[in-house]
Amino acid sequence: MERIYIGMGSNLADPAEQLRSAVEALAQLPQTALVGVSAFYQSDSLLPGQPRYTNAVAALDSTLAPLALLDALQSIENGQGRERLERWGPRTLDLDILLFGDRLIDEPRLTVPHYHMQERAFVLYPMAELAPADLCLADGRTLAELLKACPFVGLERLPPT
Ligand code: ROI
Repeated sequence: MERIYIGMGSNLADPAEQLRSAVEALAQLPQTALVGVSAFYQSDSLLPGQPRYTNAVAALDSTLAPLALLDALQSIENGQGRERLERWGPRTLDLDILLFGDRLIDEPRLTVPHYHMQERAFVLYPMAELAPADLCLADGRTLAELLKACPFVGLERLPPT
């Protein structure tokens, strides 16, 4: 059993509803328990010219293998109408494996810890609602240290609905 953190994002077709559906789908995964879900946060896209994103983080406990989990996440994305038109394009749903226990994974389909998570406020702040502050990321820095280096700028925490 390993603790897994999933980053969720959407900027099309009612993003908050996309995230709620994704949470329901995560709760149905085999060999997996949904342990927690952060609040939802809105922010501008890192790439100009796209709608604003809604992001959240979910924590899972699972005995699935990493690539089996990745397959399941991609089928949830596809089931919610994800179209892979361009690499960084707007999307109905993005599900990223941020951390998978303390594993380091470097495979063509999967890099864990997720690249860039360490500097993205829309990942770190929701994650901090679920994860211990002394959680260590790949380079040995703790979540608390990363948060200190990552100002809460441009993020809007949405009230629960
Ligand atoms: N910007 C925000 N705010 N949230 C995201 O999830 C997100 N995802 C992306 C890019 C286009 C880099 N920008 C983002 O893939």
